[in-house]
Amino acid sequence: MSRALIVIDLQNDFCPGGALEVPGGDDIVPGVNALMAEFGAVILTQDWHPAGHSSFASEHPGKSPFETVEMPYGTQILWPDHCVQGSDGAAFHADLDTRRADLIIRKGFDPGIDSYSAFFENDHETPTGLEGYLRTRGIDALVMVGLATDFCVSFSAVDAARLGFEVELLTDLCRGIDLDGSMDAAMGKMRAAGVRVL
Ligand code: VGL
Ligand code: ZN
Repeated sequence: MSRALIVIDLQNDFCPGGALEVPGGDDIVPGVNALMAEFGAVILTQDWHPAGHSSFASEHPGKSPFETVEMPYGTQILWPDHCVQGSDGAAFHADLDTRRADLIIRKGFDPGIDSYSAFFENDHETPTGLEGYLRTRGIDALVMVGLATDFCVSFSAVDAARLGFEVELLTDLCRGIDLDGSMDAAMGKMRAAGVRVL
């Protein structure tokens, strides 16, 4: 069995002081760096939105961040502008050891659709290509860490489990946003999908 470490969205905008800060987001950086040494494959994801992305509340007159809108692919939570392509906010945390990354997969670049998961956009259909990359490298087990537990990490973990990967989530190396019980809901969905939550 060949394993990969998947580090989700450890970017400035999700760390304290960022546009969509996750409490304690930066605390996990040293632990994530240390964990990289245990893996033959390390993959980073990077939330990467064009300016004016449809998930930004600023694009929806009368709407505020954390309200929702109906999109053709379902209900979308609206976010503060974040992770705009090429901005400092979209950069990885300065202390993250990006040298070890075999692949950096960017997501959320289509202006009309959000992409929480590392595998599919929020229509749950459009692939990012990560599945093919992992399979062609013979990787069948994934360990996931990163931000935010209840959005991009849980969507990625659930999709990976559904695709047949063996998935472990290291909660000590994840931090969440927790909007209206989203943390408990995410834990329930991950466990139901067969993700080992450690
Ligand atoms: C994320 C909301 C919007 C995440 C990304 O990384 O969890 N959450 N974009
Ligand atoms: Zn985003």
